[in-house]
Amino acid sequence: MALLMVIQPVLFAQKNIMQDERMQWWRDARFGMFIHWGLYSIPAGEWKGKEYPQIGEWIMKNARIPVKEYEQLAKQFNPVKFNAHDFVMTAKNAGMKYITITSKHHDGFAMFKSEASNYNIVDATPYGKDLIKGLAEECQKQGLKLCFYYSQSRDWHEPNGLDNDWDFPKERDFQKYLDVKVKPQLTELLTQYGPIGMIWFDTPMTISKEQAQQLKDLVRKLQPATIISGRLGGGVETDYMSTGDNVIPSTVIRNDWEVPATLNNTWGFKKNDHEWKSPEALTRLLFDIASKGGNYLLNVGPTSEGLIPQESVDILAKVGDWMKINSECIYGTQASPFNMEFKWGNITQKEGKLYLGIFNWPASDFYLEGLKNKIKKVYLLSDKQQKPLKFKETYNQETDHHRLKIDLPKQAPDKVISVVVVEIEGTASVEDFICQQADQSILLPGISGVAKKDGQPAELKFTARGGGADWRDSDISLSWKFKVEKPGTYQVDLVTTETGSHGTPVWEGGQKIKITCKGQSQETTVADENREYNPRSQYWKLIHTSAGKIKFDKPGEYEVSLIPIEFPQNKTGFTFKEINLTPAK
Ligand code: JFZ
Repeated sequence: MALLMVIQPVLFAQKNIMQDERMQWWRDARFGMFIHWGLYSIPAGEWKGKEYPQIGEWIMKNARIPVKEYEQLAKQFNPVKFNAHDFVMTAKNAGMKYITITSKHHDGFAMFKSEASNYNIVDATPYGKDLIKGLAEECQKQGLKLCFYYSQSRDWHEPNGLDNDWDFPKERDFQKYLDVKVKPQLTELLTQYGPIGMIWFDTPMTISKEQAQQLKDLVRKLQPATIISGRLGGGVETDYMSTGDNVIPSTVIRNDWEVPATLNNTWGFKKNDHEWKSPEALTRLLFDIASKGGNYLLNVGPTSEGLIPQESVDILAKVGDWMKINSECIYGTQASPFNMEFKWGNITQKEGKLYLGIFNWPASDFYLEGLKNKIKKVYLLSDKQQKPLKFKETYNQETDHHRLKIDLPKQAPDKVISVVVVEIEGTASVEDFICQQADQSILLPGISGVAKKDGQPAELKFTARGGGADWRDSDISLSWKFKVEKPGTYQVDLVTTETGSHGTPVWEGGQKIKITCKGQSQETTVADENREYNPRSQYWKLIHTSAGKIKFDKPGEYEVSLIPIEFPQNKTGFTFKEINLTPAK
């Protein structure tokens, strides 16, 4: 026991050092390219003249295409226009530091030379070359990390793989599939292409803990430095957490996590999907995700000819233009010292420096609320001369509140995100209470509220798609303590979110709730007064309901509570996101 007491900390420390070493390049990178490419780029969203609205790489399942038919696509797959240099250059030019390509997706086709299955690009296609080899060499040359997406459970080509219920009977010998295809192919991927940065597993379905551990052990044995992404499954610990597709958390998460995201509404190429996100929106999402401590894995879906769609190249190049000036506020940064988002933007940090990413340039003075550190210097990141900007620090003893006023130039230096560098003394330290902003607004995020049931702490998950609560128990209430500087009457804006699947978002109103504060109480029925696009979760809009007014008669601390009265339907639940308090007009 005594010996264990001594050894354990050492082992733990060793494990941590190993983990930090393994993760360092990935943590510093913050931005990577996802590539979904395979036979599905030939039908490109259509099968036998019928267009399928879902994500393109699922055409075999959505059109329930028999293996015998789908396999024929391999005979047509000949991406002669593929040029590894251009692929890697497109990523590098955007500021991306790693590339994760689908070595095998759910359709079971291997985009690399495999002895384990002749259903691969070298043995089954007229192209006949191992294009992953070319990509590996080019990544080495241009200094990007190469990573592999591998669908470990879902394999619609294999009788013992999962999820093809249109060709194969229910009974599966899944372990046999793991032993004869998955493990041999992971071995090929981790022995044929040099150092591999990461294996991106996906949709684990019913893989067991033992089976998932077998795959983790195999990767650790073959390349100990290779990172294992979040969707291995079986409850086995991996090296970081993957969020749902295109889902950006609404607060800081102080662990390793990554958002896989699309440039339009599909991963695999679809010839009729032109709903491209704007470079501005993508650049803001990159900064927003970094400010919350996450990595951004942004996807391209090459065509069957072997080209990345020009729209994707152009959009990524514009993101790259911003990165060429501002990448210091992305690479090697940590999450904001504040847990919550700001209306004006967000913050990333390095030791002694805060990077304020301002999306909405203020018409007049700019204020940063709640930063306790002494300020050394303030300047624009885009200004190579680092000309000091005037600033004024104030401390309100009565409310114990720190405020930093920065005199910003009238014109925003950048129309996408203008970054202001604030050099501070010491490590960033911020007030841990909600305080009124200079524009007198007060934001009460659901995720920062205190949930109670019968006076006892209760748990409220904010896991609904769109970032709202999964609030079904009307006996749970939510409260916030915060400081008011400017007494007066304030309008209560209650925000809920759509939820449900990407394609068919749903929203349920009609909840009867009351807002209370110091003897004041306002009853409201949640209604859809107006909907707002939420760049942080593209599929699910925000719904606003005006929930009455609250009067704060003097400066000081207040507590507001949101108390359900009745939840009528309860199919999707009360998808509460936040309350905005703004001076009543
Ligand atoms: C999966 C794949 O099915 C899809 O084809 C693509 O590769 C994507 C990156 O990952 O789709 C998912 C997986 C998990 C979630 C959503 C879509 N999820 O957890 O929300």
